[in-house]
Amino acid sequence: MLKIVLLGAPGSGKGTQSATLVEDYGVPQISTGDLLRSAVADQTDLGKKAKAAMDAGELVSDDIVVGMIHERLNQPDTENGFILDGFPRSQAQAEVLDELLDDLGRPLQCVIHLQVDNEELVNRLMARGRADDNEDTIRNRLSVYQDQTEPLVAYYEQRGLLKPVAGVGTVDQIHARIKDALAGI
Ligand code: B4P
Repeated sequence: MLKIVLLGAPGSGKGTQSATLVEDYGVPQISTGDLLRSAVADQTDLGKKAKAAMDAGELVSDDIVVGMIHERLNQPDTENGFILDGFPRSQAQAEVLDELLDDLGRPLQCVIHLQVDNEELVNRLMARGRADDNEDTIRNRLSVYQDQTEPLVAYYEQRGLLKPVAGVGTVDQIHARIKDALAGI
């Protein structure tokens, strides 16, 4: 059983580390970024609504993202847990998540906060080169992160759920640090 959130700035390695944790713990990774990109690629109504916000580096509206998460967490493969990657990203999303998990009787065990400085984040994202990885969008995503998502560090710290992990080094080194942090929960 593993019920965790990976919290961190764009490019901090949430997606990269989730993929390795899925193998260790056998629980699904739930990435709102992946779910949104797949809706955009399939040109669904939801994808069409999300695309402009993603291209601009803004957050997609809470009602779209919350609806997706609600549906995903009600699927049976999450019964033994989940790794939430990129959700929640705002105070409103964090509060909805608390209620949702309360209703399901599956409260969070911990929140891993991947810490990476801005210069490294920009370098990584420029090198990745995804559609939303151009310089203007990256700058906006970092500022949106600071304004809307970073307050969740205090939110989860107050609840005694926060585990800070240095997100710089090789992927394997960071993976080992996360496993150490999870060993204590
Ligand atoms: P996401 O898909 O969540 O993307 P991300 O935050 O940019 O990336 P992540 O932290 O997962 O980095 P990764 O491992 O890939 O979001 C995209 C957009 O979707 C958002 O801007 C927003 O518009 C929307 N969205 C998503 N969730 C939302 C929500 N809840 N509410 C509203 N909107 C939402 O790593 C990045 C790069 O670094 C990769 O190239 C990787 O190879 C490299 N890397 C990883 N670890 C490394 C290491 N240790 N050393 C060097 N490079 C490393």
